[in-house]
Amino acid sequence: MTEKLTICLVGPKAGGKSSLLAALTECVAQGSFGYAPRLRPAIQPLGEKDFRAAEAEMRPADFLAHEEGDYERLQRDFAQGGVATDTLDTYEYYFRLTVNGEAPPAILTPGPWLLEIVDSAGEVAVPPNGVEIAILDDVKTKLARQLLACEAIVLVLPLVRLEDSLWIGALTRLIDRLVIAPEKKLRRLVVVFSHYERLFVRLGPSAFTYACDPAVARHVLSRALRRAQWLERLRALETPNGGARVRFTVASAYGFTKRFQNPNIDPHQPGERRFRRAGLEGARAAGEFWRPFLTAEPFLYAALGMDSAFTFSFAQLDARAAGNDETSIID
Ligand SMILES: Nc1nc2c(ncn2[C@@H]2O[C@H](COP(=O)(O)OP(=O)(O)O)[C@@H](O)[C@H]2O)c(=O)[nH]1
Ligand SMILES: [Mg+2]
Repeated sequence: MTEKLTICLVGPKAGGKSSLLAALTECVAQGSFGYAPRLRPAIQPLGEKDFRAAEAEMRPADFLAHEEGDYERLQRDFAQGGVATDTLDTYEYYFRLTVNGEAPPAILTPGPWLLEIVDSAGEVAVPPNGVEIAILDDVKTKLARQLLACEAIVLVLPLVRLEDSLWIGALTRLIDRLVIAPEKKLRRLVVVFSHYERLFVRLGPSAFTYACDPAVARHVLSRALRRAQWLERLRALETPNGGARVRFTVASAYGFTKRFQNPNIDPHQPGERRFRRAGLEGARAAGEFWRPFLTAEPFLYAALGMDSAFTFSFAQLDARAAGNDETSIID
């Protein structure tokens, strides 16, 4: 049976929301995630009309007459050097998700799932403190409505410099408002730390090996969250009244190249170049430049409520914090 759900992407500006979304289909296609390969998920962008129709089946004609959709445009912008971070509106993208392999019994319906993913401007939901940004009231109202009506929220936070960021206050207020909102439909919230590959840029050939270890991700998350005051507020979402499940994960829209076992780029360093296959010139398909890493996780958890090796609950992170944590690989 077809199930429809809405996922809202929120987080500070330049946290990596749009890039995470742009890398989603590529990550699923590459199997670059922590779910069992035998799950065989597939995700395809849809037009809004197909999403609105009850059963979105790919019509045969669509294979031949294909117009570039909004999502393809987002992917192209991302592959060609970056998506717009200065946006003052929210944008909706539509997808059809199927699970073609062995789904665990925890998934009750066989799908497909029709997803509406709302990419919000960081300034709207999580603005920096003390900065006046002229956002139209109807944009705020629209996002507020979307947040209250959505089944899942993906909160994207940059892994670097979490403490000194200006948006913690706004984030805390947003969480508090969500917790007390009585009319919300929220079932799942995923906190994803983006820019994950940047932690590994100095690790050379071992980088990808470390990044593929879920224990490393769990350790990184425990550390990143150690001083996060808003974390305690987030726990209230899991209480019977709050009624939503919370997960934590990491992701990199840029990813790692499998072959060279190196993070492919750090665009924040001067002189860095994107990974490019030797002998190819000009702009190419996204897949040739990037290997998105774990960008499927936040969306698949949000849609299916299914854990991967890289999604962690409060209980898992608490256990880690309580244990002896001194022999870590990365600091
Ligand atoms: N190193 C690195 N940079 C990223 C990654 N994802 C996004 N970025 C960069 O971070 C900046 C903000 O990304 P964007 O997706 O526009 O953030 P948004 O404002 O939250 O939508 C851009 O310059 C991106 O190129 C990533 O996984 N790794
Ligand atoms: Mg954006």
